[in-house]
Amino acid sequence: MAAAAPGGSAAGLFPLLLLLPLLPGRSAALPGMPGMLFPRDTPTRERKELGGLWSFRADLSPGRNAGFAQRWYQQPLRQTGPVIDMPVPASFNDMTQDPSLENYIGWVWYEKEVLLPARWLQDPPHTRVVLRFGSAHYYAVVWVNGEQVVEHEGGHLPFEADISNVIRGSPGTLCRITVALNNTLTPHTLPPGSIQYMTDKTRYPKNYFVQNTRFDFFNYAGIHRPVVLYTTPSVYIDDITVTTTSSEHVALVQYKVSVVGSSAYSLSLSLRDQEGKVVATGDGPQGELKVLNPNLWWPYLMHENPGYLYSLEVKMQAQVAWASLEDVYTLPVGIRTVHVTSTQFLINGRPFYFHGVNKHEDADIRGKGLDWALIMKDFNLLRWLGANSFRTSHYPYAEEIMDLCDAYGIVVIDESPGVGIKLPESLGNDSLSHHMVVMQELIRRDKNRPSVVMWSVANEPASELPPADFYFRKVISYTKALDPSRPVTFVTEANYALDRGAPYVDVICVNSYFSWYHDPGHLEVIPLQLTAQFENWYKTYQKPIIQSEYGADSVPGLHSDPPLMFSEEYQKAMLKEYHAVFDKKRKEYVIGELIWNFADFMTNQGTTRVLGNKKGIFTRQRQPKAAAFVLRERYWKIANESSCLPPVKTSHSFCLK
Ligand code: GCB
Repeated sequence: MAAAAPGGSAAGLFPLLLLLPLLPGRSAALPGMPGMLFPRDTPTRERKELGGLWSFRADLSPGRNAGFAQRWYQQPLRQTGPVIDMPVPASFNDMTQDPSLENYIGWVWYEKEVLLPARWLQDPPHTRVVLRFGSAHYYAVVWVNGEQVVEHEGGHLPFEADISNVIRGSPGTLCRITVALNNTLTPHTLPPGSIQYMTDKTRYPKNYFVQNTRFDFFNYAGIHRPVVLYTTPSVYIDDITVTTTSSEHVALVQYKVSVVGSSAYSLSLSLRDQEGKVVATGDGPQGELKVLNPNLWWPYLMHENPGYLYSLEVKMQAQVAWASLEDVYTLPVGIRTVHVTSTQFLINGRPFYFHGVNKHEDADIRGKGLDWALIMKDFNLLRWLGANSFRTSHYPYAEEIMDLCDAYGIVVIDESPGVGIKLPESLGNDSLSHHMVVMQELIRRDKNRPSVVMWSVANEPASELPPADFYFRKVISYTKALDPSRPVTFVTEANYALDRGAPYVDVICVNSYFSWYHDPGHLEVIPLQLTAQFENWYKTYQKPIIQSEYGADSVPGLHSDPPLMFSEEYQKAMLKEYHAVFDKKRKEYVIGELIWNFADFMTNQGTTRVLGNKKGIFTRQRQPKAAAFVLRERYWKIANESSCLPPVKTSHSFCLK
């Protein structure tokens, strides 16, 4: 236990003992952020996956600063002390039998030695080599061959560094990548947290401290998503932004392309359908492609061919002193529109009802590390359930997951890591400016995704506190300015009459746990309390409402009739009480219901958590509890009622795309 904190810049001094309030390198420079296109193999680009075993060491020195003091990044990590093997991507916490690693706070060090293809180093043609992390939690400093190449704050979004000059300046083709990673949270990080020192010497050992958080999931840390090296030519397509509109027989795909490395280039674009036929072409950095009789992107269960994606191939040609260069990037594009009225959420002009789930990136052993088998199982379960949507509670999910939402037609409310914002000090300017950077990074990453229909800037902040007014006005208007094409919300648990952020959202997203945290055991209060909740919010704001969380813990295999709390029967009964009210109000202005939670997940230890939160309708190992069958029957029924398709069978859902 005990830790060190990020403080001072990586090249500078680190405090011997813990936290400085501010993290290093926090950038307020928003406009002009470079692009963050997902690295893909194209005729002009190559990628090399760096997943597998990395060398690892937790800095156990009293101040957690030995790694910086002794410059562990200047030589192979094994030469400065013992190392263990650590898988990437994965959280490090559950990987060993050592409880001090499970609860470790402070700097950990990762290292990977990679042999580069010799052709990447040839000069000319000047291949640009980029090192990219899908995410690393929470604060990362990265060196290549001992030279610092990037720092990044925030655990759920990608960051990268052009390392061409560093590797060309180093002898040979060996490239040593060193990462220092710190999971310390402060009142101004997203999510916020704080270190509490226990100074009563009669009760705690010397220098004892704990990290407090106000969110309900385990603060897993590590390199959570894939690390890749990829190449581009030295003049390259840096970013592409696409928005779409459509009328009955014509769609317009508006595009903007930015190129870096030269101002003398030409661009040509072609949009292909799924048969490979070119349906529209364009040129130049900005323009509009006209698609006749478009195949629209439809949500799962709303169309027999959901998730239709075109491919936008962008080709850049540039003339440089020694050669002509070409870069090609292909972006999946879905054509769809989103509109919000005072009572409805419209996708392609048709009312959309969110019948879905809230999830977590969470599993045994790997924690929050990306795992293809788990991802596939989850999408198969979602489709088995008849779920058409989820919220990325409570942070952005992996790009690999988002790709599948686009391809399968699963609609996403894309949430920032703004969870646990409970103290006034987390609603000040430091937090706000970081929150804006995070929104920009999130939108930069996900702006082209048809599955993303709404941004959520936060979950259950203290939105009744006075500073919440300014804070949410700013962060929401900033988000809308970055992306005028999507509605914006945050998820509230505040009283409708006291909430200071709700005036700024497009859709009211409200969480409630009647008969669980309030009036525990009293299922009979649900109809009255839930009806009042909806009516009060609607009367106050005349905006459509999503029940963004509701649920009850159940310990799988625990039975009780009449239903008692924590039994599978109670979880089922509670769902049914909620559903009866949803069914009345969805005829009016309730536009969705998202169960809390898709699966059981790990939390901090506490007297209300039994090896984690048990509100899953699936266990952590993805086996259904009784509640899953209740929800499955309901979701398929709603889908069949609202679809213009012939009724879909609830069995063999894997046959559906
Ligand atoms: C909530 C939170 C969620 C928790 C859930 C619970 O309101 O948004 O993060 O896990 O309640 O189970 O307490």
